[in-house]
Order: sequence, then C-alpha cells, then structure tokens
Amino acid sequence: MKKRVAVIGAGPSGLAQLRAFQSAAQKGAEIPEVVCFEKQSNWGGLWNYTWRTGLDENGEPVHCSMYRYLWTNGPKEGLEFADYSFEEHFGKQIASYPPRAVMFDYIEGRVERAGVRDWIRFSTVVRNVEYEMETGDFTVTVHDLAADHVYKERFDHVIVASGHFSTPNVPEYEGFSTFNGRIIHAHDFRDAREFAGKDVLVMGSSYSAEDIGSQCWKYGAKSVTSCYRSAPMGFNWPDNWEEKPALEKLAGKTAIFSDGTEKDVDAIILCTGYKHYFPFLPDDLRLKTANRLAAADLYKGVVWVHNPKLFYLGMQDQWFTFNMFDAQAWYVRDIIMDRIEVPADKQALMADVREREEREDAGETQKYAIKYQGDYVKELIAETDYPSFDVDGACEAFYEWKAHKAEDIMGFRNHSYRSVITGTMAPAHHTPWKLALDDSMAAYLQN
Ligand code: FAD
Ligand code: NA7
Repeated sequence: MKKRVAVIGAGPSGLAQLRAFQSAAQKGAEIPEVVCFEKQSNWGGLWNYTWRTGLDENGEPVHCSMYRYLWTNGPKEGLEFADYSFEEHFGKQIASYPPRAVMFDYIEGRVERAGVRDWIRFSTVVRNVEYEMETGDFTVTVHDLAADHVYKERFDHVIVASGHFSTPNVPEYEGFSTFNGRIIHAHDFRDAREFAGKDVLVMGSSYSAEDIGSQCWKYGAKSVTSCYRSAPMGFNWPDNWEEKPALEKLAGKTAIFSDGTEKDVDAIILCTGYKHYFPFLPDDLRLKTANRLAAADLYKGVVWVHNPKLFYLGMQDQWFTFNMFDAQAWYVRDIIMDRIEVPADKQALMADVREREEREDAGETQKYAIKYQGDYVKELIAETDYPSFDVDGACEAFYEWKAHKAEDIMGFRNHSYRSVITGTMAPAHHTPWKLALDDSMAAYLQN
C-alpha cells in the first residue's frame, strides 16, 4: 500500500512540500499519496489577501495578517526559489521589493506549473489530529466548510504547515477599555489610509511596528509614535515620528510612557507579535516554542522529536523564507521516501535541538543570526536534490539590506540586489517607495 501523507496548510511552506513531492515524481520516483488541507478557498497562505478581519465567511478565524500596500520587507533576492527564478516567472528581472500582489503571482506561478492544485482540498479546516499507537498512524479529522461535512481519514505522516504569524498576541494596558479610539492588533490592520490625519501609536519594536508605522506615515498619518518594551528600533525616523520607551498606561486619549512623557493619540496599533497556535493538535503532538531560529523540539528544525512521523515546516523565526521552506520540504520528503534516515534514538534527536539552541544563543548580532539561518539552509539542501544556490550571496543581500535600512528607513526599498539564482542585477524601481502609492502588479511591473 502507498503511504499517505497529510499536509496542513497551502501557504508557501505547504506548497513547497507539494512541489517537493511533485519534483520527485517528475524525475520518475514513486511518491506517496499527498493530501493537502487548506482552510481558505485559495492558496498562498498569508499572501492570499482578504479585506476581512475577525471571522471569515465560514466563521473561522481569518488567517491573513497582510495589508494593502504591503511590499516585501526584505529583498526578494533573499527568498527566491532556487528552482523557479523571478526572471523565469515574469520573463524579465524585476525590482527588489515587490508588493504583495506580485509576490502572490510568483508563489502561484511555480505551483500552477507543477500542476498540484488537485492535491489540495480547499475550504477544509483540520479540526483534530490523533496518533494511534496500535496502528502506528494518524487519524485526521477535517471539516469541509463548503459542504458542511466533517470526516476522518488516516495518514502515515502529518506535516504541519499552518504558519505562525496569524494568531495575535494581544496584551492589555491600563486605560485600554476607556480609550475613545481604535485599538487593533497588526493582524487586523488592512488599509493605512484609515489613519490619514491621525496621531497613531504603534506598540512594539519589530517588523510589524516598523512597517505598519511606515505605512501610516506614507499614507498621511499626522504623527507616528512607536514605543518599545525592550529596545528601540533606532532608525532615523522622519520628523513626525517619535520613538518612546514602554507604554505605562492610557489616561483618556493620553498615552503615558515609562520615562514620564506623554502623547495624545487617536488610534493604537498593537504590533506585539503572534503566537504559535495549533488548536487541532493534542498535547503529545503540539509544538510549544518561542519565535526563535532554533524552534523547540524539532530535530533538524522539522522532525517532531516526540514522534518522528510528524513534521513541522516554517516554524522558525524567519530571515530566510521561501527557499528555507523549500530546503525543509525537500528534506522532509526524503525522510518520508526513506532516502534520509532519522536516528532511532530520541536522545540523539534532542541533542541536535540542544546544539541548535546553544549555537543560536551564542550570538548576539543580527549578522550572526542571518548567517546562522543561512547555514541551516545550506545544511539541509546539501542532503537532497534541491538545486544548490549561493546561500552566502543571499546572506550578503541581507547584510546590505540591514545597512540600507540604517541609512534611510523610508528609502531602503529603492535599492537593488543581484539574484543569487540567475546572477542578474535587479533594476531600480521606477518610483521611490515613499512616492509609490499604487501597489498593483501592473504598476510595479512597468519597469
Ligand atoms: P502561512 O503563509 O501562514 O500559511 C499557512 C496556511 O495554513 C494558510 O493558508 C492557512 O489558511 C492554513 N491553515 C492554518 N490552519 C489551518 C487548519 N487548521 N486547517 C487547514 N489549513 C490551515 N516573508 C517574506 O519572505 N517577505 C516578506 O516581506 C514578509 N512579510 C510578511 C508580512 C507580514 C505582515 C507577515 C505576517 C508575514 C510576512 N512574511 C514575509 C513571513 C511569512 O511568514 C512567510 O512569507 C510565509 O507566508 C510563511 O508561509 P507558511 O506557509 O509557513 O505560513
Ligand atoms: P515579532 O517580531 O515577534 O515582534 C513582536 C514585538 O512586540 C516585539 O518588539 C516585542 O517586544 C513586542 N511585544 C510583545 N509583547 C509585548 C507586550 N506585552 N508589550 C509591549 N510590547 C510587546 O512580531 P512582528 O509582528 O513584528 O513580526 C512578525 C512577522 O510579521 C515578521 O516575520 C514580519 O515579516 C512580519 P520585545 O522586543 O519582545 O520586548
């Protein structure tokens, strides 16, 4: 009997898994039966934009955390698929920080060509996964939302690719319940124009705070105030952007910070991160980890040490994204297809996790972290037939990107980088980012 493999989620990670199996089949290998369950009605994961917030048309939590006018926050040269370049997809080289719609088109292009759409059961949410000791397989319970039908199927392996930037971490501060303005989490932020003319407070000092604050600034907020719990972002902000230490409380519309300073604000956007949240998994299968590079309990970053028939993709904090998900997916495929052996000794699996954690903790700089994740990508691709590429070159693009941000936070997206897949230099975009208000694919591709 053919093995059966369940993939949960058809975002970039789940799609990487489908493409990995399809590419083995294309080379003549006998592959397992692969079934992908996706709760949304289309693929692309977070990149599949919706205007909706809260609950979706089926009453499920909306997955999307992306917003209008989102351009990639790192250079595309750091995430390019090694088996499907931007040039191959668009027929030409394009500028380095594509808007979301351009990225969605690119993600979709590879899997359309692979012909794997039929492997996906859309509008189908995974409700429960259980491992049966006697039979050594998993029972997966799903809800077909379109047909309103719940059913179970058995699988030899389960691959969790449901993402971890969708369930918001929402703290509460004194005075929130009596504030007469909008308080939203980044997950529910959609259109920066809503905040034009307003004094906006963004809480947090990571990617969401930086980018959502920048969006609000670009689309006409009167002022942006950001506040940090641990460390400031420390960029050279425009004149109407001020960075403050931690919020202590609100008094009416006045935000009071830990240094005693105050600012009247009209709206608060909580850019306070996300939770790894797997409501469909029981205790013995459920990953509990901080958002870090060495995710807890995952051998080689993907194999669940407490039951190596279960895998997780993309659960790390991310410098590398699409090409790292590919490296992981090819690796998991080869374990399932008995091309790569996982040590039978659980202590060995846990020792691997410990070594990764210690090595991550040994470094303090962002450059160290980028190289650490680059080395991880190299480690995995060395063991499979995923096309090898210049990972160090991609790290270089990330180092340059960091320097460009330090130079000019509202101008870093005007820079171009060389593709490590095709060797071609990206053209400069026709309009500086802060003046480019139209984020459509047609506008972007006019280069
Ligand atoms: P996701 O994209 O989250 O996909 C997971 C999929 O699983 C979804 O389709 C979801 O519907 C499905 N799913 C979840 N639960 C279930 C269930 N129970 N049953 C069935 N299906 C389920 N990365 C970059 O490289 N560049 C960027 O510029 C960038 N910007 C970002 C901006 C924002 C605001 C956010 C939040 C993230 C950004 N990222 C960016 C990182 C992003 O995590 C990755 O690009 C990528 O989307 C992760 O892919 P994934 O497949 O692991 O997860
Ligand atoms: P991150 O990178 O997890 O950052 C979360 C931020 O929120 C970080 O600055 C935290 O401060 C801050 N935080 C968390 N809890 C609190 C509370 N209770 N009070 C104040 N501040 C808090 O999430 P992002 O959304 O920025 O980025 C996630 C992904 O989305 C990323 O990959 C991007 O590509 C887009 P800390 O530094 O821990 O003190």
